[in-house]
Amino acid sequence: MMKIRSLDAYQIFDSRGNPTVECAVGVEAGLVGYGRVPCGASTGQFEALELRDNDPTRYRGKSVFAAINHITDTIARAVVGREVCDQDAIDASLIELDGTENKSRLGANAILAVSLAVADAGAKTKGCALFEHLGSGKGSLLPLPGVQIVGGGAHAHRRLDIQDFLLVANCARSYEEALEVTHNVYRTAAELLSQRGLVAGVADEGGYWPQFAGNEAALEFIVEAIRVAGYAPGKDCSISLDFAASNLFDGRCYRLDADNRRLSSEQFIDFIVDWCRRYPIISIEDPLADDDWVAWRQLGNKLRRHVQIVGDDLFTTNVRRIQRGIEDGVANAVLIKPNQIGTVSETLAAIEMTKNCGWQPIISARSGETEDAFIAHLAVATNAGQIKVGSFSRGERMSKWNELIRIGRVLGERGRFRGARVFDSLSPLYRKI
Ligand code: 2PG
Ligand code: MG
Repeated sequence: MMKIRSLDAYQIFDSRGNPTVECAVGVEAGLVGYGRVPCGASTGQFEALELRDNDPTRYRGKSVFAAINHITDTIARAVVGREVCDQDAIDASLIELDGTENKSRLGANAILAVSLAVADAGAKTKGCALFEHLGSGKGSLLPLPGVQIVGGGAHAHRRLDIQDFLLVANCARSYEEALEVTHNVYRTAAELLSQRGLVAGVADEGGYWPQFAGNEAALEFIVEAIRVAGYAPGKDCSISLDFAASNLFDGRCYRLDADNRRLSSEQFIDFIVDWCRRYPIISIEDPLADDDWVAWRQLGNKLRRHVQIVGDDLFTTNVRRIQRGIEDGVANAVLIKPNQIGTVSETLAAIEMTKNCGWQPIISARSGETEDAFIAHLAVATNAGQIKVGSFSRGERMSKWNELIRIGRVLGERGRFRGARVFDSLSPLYRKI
């Protein structure tokens, strides 16, 4: 049993260079646990609130000094002296201390920084790896990565409307092999783009940001990159898309500006089903806006037996919203982002609810990340089976991929990899016409 001695908090910077919160929890025996909070760009309207100072004279309004003061003042008073391994009880007090539905009083960024730091400190006091601590020793599954090849949407000044074009290495028999396949396709894609003079930099998560004629051209390009790299599309490698469709919806229509099209919900559903038939798409995330529940139900009825349908902005890692999604049968997978909900315990509860109904949890990074690798541990601790971290470049992304390699070494013989078997219950529409 070890008690929390001190709580420190200060500003650090995320991968976009924006301020964010880091918390350091000191325990007896000189051990320190750290929590670092990431930040989204395509944030869902139902996410817990990220407290920013909005003072135009400091970091153009983006500083987080108020959140930091909440940690060193109100939260420190409630947490110092507590048993560091009492994660659930500490998280419950943080929620109570805040007292609002969306953590808007203290800020979800303040609360999560503390919650993550407590988890890290708990692992250190036990002398075990973070994934062992979080999963009480039951975690042993290395996740299948979804890796961004092309970025668009809010992460790339909307040159393409669709936000993430990701690769899934179906053929991989181990986590390392999944990375090798990803590396081959990602680097092949770079070569093809530079041969054609199409490279225009990388998007926020490290995926290429090319000059394509429209959204479908990006899809065709990834299929080509898979082939040129020596893999069979739909068999060895599949595509996963994050439409981040709340950003496409204007309240009436879905706008695909790169294609010069405006589609009603029904038309957009047909458009997506058509893509799933013609391209090796295994997973679609936020294909519809986060309040377009009727359309979600229609899409669920058409596609949930054929592709993975992932709710991100729709669910915001919130058990109440996930529960509604389960009752309505709108999806079959949930994107899990700790900072959408604000504590480690609530994140674990969201994963548990997802798994209990036979849906797939996908642990996810944010577009604004730090070097922190908590989510790598979370994925293994909970045997989640899938993870999405952005692309295969940039330190804040590679820190997660590399941490999973280290976790694999710690697990040794105990480590497992299900890979694309997480999709076993689906019968893809691709080539079935
Ligand atoms: C998403 C994430 C990661 P953001 O929508 O899934 O790609 O983006 O962090 O900007 O919400
Ligand atoms: Mg998303």
